[in-house]
Amino acid sequence: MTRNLTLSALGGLFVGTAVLAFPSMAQAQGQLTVYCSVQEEWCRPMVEAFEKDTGIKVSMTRKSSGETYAQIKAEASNPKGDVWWGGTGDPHMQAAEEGLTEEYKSPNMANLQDWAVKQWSQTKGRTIGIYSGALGFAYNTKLIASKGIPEPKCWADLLDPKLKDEVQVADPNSSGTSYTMLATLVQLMGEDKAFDYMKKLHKNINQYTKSGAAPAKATSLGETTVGIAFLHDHVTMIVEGAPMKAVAPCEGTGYEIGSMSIIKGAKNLENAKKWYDWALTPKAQAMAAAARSYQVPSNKDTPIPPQSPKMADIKLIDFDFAKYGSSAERKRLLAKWDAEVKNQPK
Ligand code: S7P
Repeated sequence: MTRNLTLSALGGLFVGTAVLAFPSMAQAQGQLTVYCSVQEEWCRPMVEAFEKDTGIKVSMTRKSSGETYAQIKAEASNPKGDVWWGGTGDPHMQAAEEGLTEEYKSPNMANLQDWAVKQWSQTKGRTIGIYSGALGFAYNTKLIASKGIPEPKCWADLLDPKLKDEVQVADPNSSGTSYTMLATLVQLMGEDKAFDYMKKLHKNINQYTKSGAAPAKATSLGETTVGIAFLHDHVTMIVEGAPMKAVAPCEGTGYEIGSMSIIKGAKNLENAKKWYDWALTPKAQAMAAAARSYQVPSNKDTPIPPQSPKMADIKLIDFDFAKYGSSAERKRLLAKWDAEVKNQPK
């Protein structure tokens, strides 16, 4: 008895020591850390369904696209995340260029839309498109009427002095949505005119939020008259009954390719690949609509939700993802926005 006890105690000591010496052994048994950059309401059911399908225990953190990029960069010497799922493509592309993410070719790539695969080829296999959606704005129909403000239809209409302190958008440093707006305006108007426009718009901005979808929520609650965000984020509010009208700006607009990347040095690399493969399936992608997220999915077999804004009806620019997702251009434009727009008096 004493001998058995001693042996089992020693065995326990051995296992404990081994785990301490090789911490990844414990994690390799079925853990995964997901950095999620879509809305929390979609992140959570995805995690639950993946855990149910695979038995892998997921730890998930939700942050905006730019914030997640900054976290992955800060953790590069000791990565804590395994897979980055969702968020606009530009910071995923920047991370790819900076060697912060891993190359991977999923067996589930065959049935993806061309734009999703292009994202993958442009980054040499380091990020892939999982959904797409167009940028726009929405106004609160009750506030517009009660304040006697003409209904905006174009980007130019948002400069109306009647909209002073009535427009909300996120900060492009933290938000992929707002960086998409910055890059869209530069491509649509040319850089000088776009910065001129944003300086004028600044006078009408009541708040630069951290999260890109926050202005859609604020518009629905009547906390702002106009919110700039992806059209699908406005549709979520409208489906929930908000008195809002979503607008695809008359001059044309940009769009995102929401992306997914495996983090370089992932401690749970095999499980990260399992998530990646699973997230490309129609079954996993169909969970978006169930969570009231109405992007266009990247797998051709995933039904496009009837509520999704119709991309074919929107005047879309030919968005140069390679240029505006490059590290140098992103850094340059964000620094210029900080200096010339955000820090200006109103
Ligand atoms: O709500 C979904 C969504 O609009 O959020 C992502 C967005 O990048 C995250 O928000 P931030 O702007 O705060 O980064 C989009 O990719 C996605 O469509």
